[in-house]
Amino acid sequence: MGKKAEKTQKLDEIVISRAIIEEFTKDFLEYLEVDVAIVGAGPAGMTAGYYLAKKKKKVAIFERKLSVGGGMWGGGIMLNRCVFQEVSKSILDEIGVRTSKYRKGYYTTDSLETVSTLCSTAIKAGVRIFNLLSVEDVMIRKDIITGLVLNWSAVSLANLHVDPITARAKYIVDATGHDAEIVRIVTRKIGKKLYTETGDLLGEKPMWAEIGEKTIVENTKKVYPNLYVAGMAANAVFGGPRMGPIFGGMLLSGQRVAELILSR
Ligand code: 48H
Repeated sequence: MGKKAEKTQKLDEIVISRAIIEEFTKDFLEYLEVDVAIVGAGPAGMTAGYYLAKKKKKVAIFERKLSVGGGMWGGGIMLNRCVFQEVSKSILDEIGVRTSKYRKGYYTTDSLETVSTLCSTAIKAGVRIFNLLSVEDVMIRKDIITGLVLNWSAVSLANLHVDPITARAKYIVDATGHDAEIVRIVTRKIGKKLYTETGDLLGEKPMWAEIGEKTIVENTKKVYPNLYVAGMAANAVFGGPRMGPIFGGMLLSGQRVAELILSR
């Protein structure tokens, strides 16, 4: 009976359309006020989201692109293998990404497996990822950042003059990668008031993998009231070197920012 019913099920296009609109809207409304809003679904942002959601925090990640994963899909020069150092392996084990030992202290993963597993694990832990949405500004109250200003990425791509909407968050994480876009918006609009030596972004330094991977975790911290930086954005803000196609620091930075926020 069940099988027969399945074979003969009639499909109504309007039901399909309503399902998409209603279910998405329900979620979107629910996530307009969250504990933590993360900008960027790269390795750092998704790892941060996973560790926060695991501790039952309400987390939304806003990602500009259609796909999540940021710079991780292409491994190094489009060869789809990622390299991880020993200290980051426990995170890969925890989220279920298979590793292959290359030599002592160095592991490789399939970049496609790494991105898809990280994304799936974060979502299953409770993170809600909204792709195709760009963060174009921040919301403030008396010098404190209280939320994000969002618009569909297609709006800016098509150069349309359409006003954005907002999402409120107790904490915000800039995980936008090399450009540290949210921190840049803050300095442009609020002035050079960051928790750096100059109050401004110190800028990313040239390649030095060992130091870059070390400083990225140290530089993962609060940069302005309620605003944290993680991943490449942390070295761009606090002046650490780039590290090339090794991704352990991104996961460790995501884990670190989650710990910092959870300790508040
Ligand atoms: C919504 C946005 C916005 C915005 C950007 O670049 P990512 O992968 O960032 P990380 O820090 O997780 O990882 C960095 C790593 O990929 C890398 O580039 C390395 C290790 N480089 C070393 C080197 O030497 O070059 O992801 C950031 C994500 C992307 O998906 C962007 O689309 C997204 O953030 N994003 N989303 N609103 N305003 N800006």
